[in-house]
Amino acid sequence: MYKENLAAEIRQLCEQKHAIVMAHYYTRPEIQEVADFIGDSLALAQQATRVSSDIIVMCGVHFMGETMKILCPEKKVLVPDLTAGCSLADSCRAEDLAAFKAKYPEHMVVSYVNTSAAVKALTDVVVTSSNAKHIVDQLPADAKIIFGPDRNLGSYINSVTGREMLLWDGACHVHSRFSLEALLDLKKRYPDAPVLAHPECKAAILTLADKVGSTKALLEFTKTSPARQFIIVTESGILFEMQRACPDKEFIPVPPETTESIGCHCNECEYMRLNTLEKLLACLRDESPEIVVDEKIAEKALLPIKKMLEMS
Ligand code: CIZ
Ligand code: SF4
Repeated sequence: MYKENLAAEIRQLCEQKHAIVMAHYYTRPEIQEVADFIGDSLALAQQATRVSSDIIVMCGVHFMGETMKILCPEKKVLVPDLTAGCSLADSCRAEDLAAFKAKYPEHMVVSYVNTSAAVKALTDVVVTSSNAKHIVDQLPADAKIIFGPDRNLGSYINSVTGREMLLWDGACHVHSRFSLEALLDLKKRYPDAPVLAHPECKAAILTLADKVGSTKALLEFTKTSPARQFIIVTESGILFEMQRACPDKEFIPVPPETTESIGCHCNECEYMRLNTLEKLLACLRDESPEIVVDEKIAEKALLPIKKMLEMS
């Protein structure tokens, strides 16, 4: 009842304030349930440009709020918890990327969306896991490219495009800790279940996957596949939407290498879990915390984001 009451208050405040709630697939089920839109970062960013509300609350992590603010500077973009960061975005600081670029002046920079606004401002084109291959395929064949910050996604894109992009050495702590042993064990126990993996996982995991793709692509796969069971290798928040879309199918999450510190067998991103109903309600009521992006950085960061939307 407590959760239902919070959700009802959230919906009421949204109506009063002409606000909408966006949630990423990796957030808690109760957040996805109360949201107006659920999606991956590309779909949410595209949606943000289409809605007429004055306020957007982005339940996800900080870079997603920034992307939204850069695309919709006239809107107030709120986040339930400003400390919801991203280990992958943190693995590439703007000053380090600037120094790296200076060493390779002929290279263009392709950045994964999981980056700060300051890193995007140093980027030629942004990509997400939904469109990375499609966009890299459109770049000139002789282009010299720096790809960052995810080395796993970068090496996967190199393998499917035949490119030799120079890779930044960053990674997501959630996707790089999936247990290979547990995956091999689950494959034996569920021999007919296709393995669905996110490209932020290590190459050893990806070589065992039947489908590699963004959360959206994996979700679509489960809807159209005739299989009844699926082994899922991405943040476990996506299981909620998979189960909601296909209630009669079974989704088996692969655990991380060690489950001691997190106490469960799902692989959860603790940053995404910082989004709670209580904080969402407080954030709507107080209209804070708000995402602020330096105007000069926002102006520069908008160009590679727009380029991504054009090339998607
Ligand atoms: O782009 C996104 O939303 C992320 C971080 C994951 C995915 O593949 O959807
Ligand atoms: Fe960042 Fe990894 Fe969490 Fe996604 S799952 S928000 S990439 S830390």
